[in-house]
Amino acid sequence: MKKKFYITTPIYYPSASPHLGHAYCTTMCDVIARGKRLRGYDVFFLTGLDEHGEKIEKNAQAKGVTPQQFVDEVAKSYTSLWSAMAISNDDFIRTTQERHIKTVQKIFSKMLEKGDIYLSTYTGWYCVHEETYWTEIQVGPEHLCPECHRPVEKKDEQAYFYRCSAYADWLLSFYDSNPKFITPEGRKNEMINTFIKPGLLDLCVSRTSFDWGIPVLENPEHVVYVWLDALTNYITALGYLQDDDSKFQYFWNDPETEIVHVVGPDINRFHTIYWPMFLHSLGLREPNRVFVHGLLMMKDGKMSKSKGNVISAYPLIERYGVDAVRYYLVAEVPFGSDPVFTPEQFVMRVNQDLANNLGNLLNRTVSMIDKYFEGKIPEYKGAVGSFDAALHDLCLSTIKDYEALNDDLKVSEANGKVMELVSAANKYIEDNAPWALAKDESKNAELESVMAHLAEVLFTAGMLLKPILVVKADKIFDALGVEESERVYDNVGKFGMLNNHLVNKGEPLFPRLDAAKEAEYIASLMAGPKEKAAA
Ligand code: ME8
Repeated sequence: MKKKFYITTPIYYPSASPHLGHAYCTTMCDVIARGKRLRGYDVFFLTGLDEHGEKIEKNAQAKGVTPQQFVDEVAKSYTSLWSAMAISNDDFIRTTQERHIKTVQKIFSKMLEKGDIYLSTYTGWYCVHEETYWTEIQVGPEHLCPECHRPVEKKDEQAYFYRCSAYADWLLSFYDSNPKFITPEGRKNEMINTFIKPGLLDLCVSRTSFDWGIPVLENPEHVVYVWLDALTNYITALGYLQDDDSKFQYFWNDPETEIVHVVGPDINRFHTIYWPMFLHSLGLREPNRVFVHGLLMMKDGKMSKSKGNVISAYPLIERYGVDAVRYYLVAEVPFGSDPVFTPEQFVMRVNQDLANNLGNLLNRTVSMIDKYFEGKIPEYKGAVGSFDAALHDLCLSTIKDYEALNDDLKVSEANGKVMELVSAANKYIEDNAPWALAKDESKNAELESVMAHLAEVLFTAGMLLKPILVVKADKIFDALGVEESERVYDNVGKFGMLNNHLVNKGEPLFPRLDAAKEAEYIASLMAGPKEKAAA
């Protein structure tokens, strides 16, 4: 039986085109999904758009179009970016799709019938930007949203409420018995201390103040609160409560499926407090993990649509290729930390890891096999030279570490291990000095062994990097003369697999970038509107 794995990104608000921060989260999920597929898991990878809410309604009004026209337009910029970034999602859910709307209405009715949702009146401080009500204490004397620090307004409305108070104790015991549910650990403590311990208020789950939402069937003046609407996408996309619910049954309704939501810190609260409660209400299992990733920063703070300090992935992909951009995001932005995007760092990463380390290893290896063995990879005969066993063992331990780290969603660290193996192989060349071995007839067996080891390590590195380097991994295999049928994960660490393969010297894998020139180019992409106009 194949192991099952279901991974999701947040469904983004199509209030403006996506920036590198959205590309980051989606790429990390893609790398995880591709890695699991490569290793034989049955994977479902979901992303999509959260298209309802007051913010979208207001943006559409400002543009003089209907909300649907507005989101249709922005949706195109998301789907085309994901295809440019080689994102391998299995579905793309939009909350304005009929399948979603109908199911959300059924879910609402179910919760109402169960008594988890009830009708009452709400008075509170409302932040339009966050689409969230806050309490008097939370907004403080200056009446500012604690999340985005914009002014909030006092509002009164008849509304439906979700009985969170009934589930607080259950939630804490759920956290206790599932210690990895929220990671990193600090993010869990934040939820407990800031939101749960002070006392959970019932959550307002309907609105009457705007129209752009899913009508409550029982009371159509109300639309379903955007977060109840949005969170349920993770099950509506699988067919929950729909005629064909086979994917839902197969992926969600199996306790053996590993279910992972990847989210930014801004939406942790919704995924780790409300979402498990909603599922519990519906009598459904909870996800295994909510992984809270870090935010990509610019020098002047968080990269965000509303700040306008964004960089798009497109020009970077156009100039450096999709693999360089994917690699930068994985290598430079460890899951869970908040790195700053700088042009210098981007160029440095590509040059150091991809051109100098990986590209150079491939180029040197293929050139030497060409020169010393007329292009034929010598047979692997175990450890011959004194450095062979160490490289062989490092290759095998790298595979183990890589799998364990990836299974724990530590994608950047897993990549780091592969790059250490590549560095070790470059050092192995220096240690063995094959150019000296080639001058001495009696050292031929050692020279053969060096080449056989290098080729095998390159194949393994190529396979482990394949989820990130969706184009270039195959170039590595092409260069090593690896048949299509041999390009499978089962062949990693199988020394001897490449015996007598014929290498092909191709183009350099990643040409070295002119650091100063490219950093200047990228900086020009980041200039704000004013600076651009002046340029
Ligand atoms: O919150 N760096 O949508 P949203 C890294 N619709 N990731 C970033 C980022 C940055 N600078 N900026 C945004 C919503 N993100 C809701 C979600 S889910 C049921 C509903 C990523 O368009 C990050 O993952 O504001 C963050 O949580 C998400 O985009 C927010 O996207």
